[in-house]
Amino acid sequence: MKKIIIWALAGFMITACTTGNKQKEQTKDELLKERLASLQQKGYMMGHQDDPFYGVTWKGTYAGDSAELGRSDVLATCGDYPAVMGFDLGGIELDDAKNLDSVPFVRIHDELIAHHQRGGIVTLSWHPRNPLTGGTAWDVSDTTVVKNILPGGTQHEKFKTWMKRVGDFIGTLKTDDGQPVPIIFRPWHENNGSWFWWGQKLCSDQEFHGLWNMLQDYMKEERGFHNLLWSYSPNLDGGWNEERFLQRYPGNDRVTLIGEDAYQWGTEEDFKTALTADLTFLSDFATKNQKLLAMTECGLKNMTDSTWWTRVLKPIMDQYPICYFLLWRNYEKEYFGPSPELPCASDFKRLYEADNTLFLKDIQNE
Ligand code: BMA
Repeated sequence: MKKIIIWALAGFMITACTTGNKQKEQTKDELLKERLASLQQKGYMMGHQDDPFYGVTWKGTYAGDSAELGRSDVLATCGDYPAVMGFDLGGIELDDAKNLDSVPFVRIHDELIAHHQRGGIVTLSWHPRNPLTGGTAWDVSDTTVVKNILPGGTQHEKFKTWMKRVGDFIGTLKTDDGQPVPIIFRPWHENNGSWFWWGQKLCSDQEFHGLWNMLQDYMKEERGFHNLLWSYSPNLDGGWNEERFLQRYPGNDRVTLIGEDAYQWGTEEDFKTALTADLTFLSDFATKNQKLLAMTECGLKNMTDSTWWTRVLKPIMDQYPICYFLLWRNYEKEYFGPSPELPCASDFKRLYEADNTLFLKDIQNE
């Protein structure tokens, strides 16, 4: 009798486990999380915003000119693509054909999928216009925007349409065989500054949480997207402590990656001090809470110091478990990445040659 009970119990457990496994088939965001964690053991990836659209000395022609397809300043400088490419959705909320930086959404769609299919990793940010004033994301003239788009607010219905348009676009990001592309999604970034309508002085902690949750719940629950890995990316701060950080942190159940946007706008010393302080706090917080860590945007505008990458940025990044750093876009008037004809090109090659920096070829088959 005892034996029968033991066998029955074992059978039950095996069935329970297999059914459990079936139900728990890993989602695209979980697989991406594992991939990022495993790549982080090898080093950190190089990323670039808008990499294949235009460069410091060239403008993308989007009229089907195949010579422009896959063109990249990073590729031209070091012989490989960035491991991570970033794209922005600003403008999709109004059904615009081009984003806020004049890149057609059809092109974003194609290049994002192309980068995923060549083995790279992709990330999306969103600089939506101001839904209350009609201004840009940087219009901070009114401090009731967030309040007004939350449920019960005057702009709530309008904002629901905006979220739907973002969702519709994300829904088209699939490979040829119909698989959704895994994407690091990074909304409401730099929220500890007050230059976007969702910034620190523009809404209360509670309103910010409402904003984050509204978008996330819409994408996850209403649209059923499980290919978005959610990144919470405040700006370089220099003064984080747990109490302050937690005020706007969406919560461990809502965030997979903690990022920081960190540019050197002032002196090198100030930048180094603030970044070191922030990464010390954030890496500790991320480790304790089992989160990934990244520098989701960074750079020195127009590379006014041609050795900045290996002399200033790299020694700091080397000390922390970041999975990637993403240099902002190479727009002719404002660039943050390399280009072969710039003095910083040789420094970028040194960065490329370092053992712990990962470009596309380093991650393609991993
Ligand atoms: C900012 C600047 C702007 C751009 C925006 C969104 O940092 O580069 O020129 O429109 O990002 O890409």
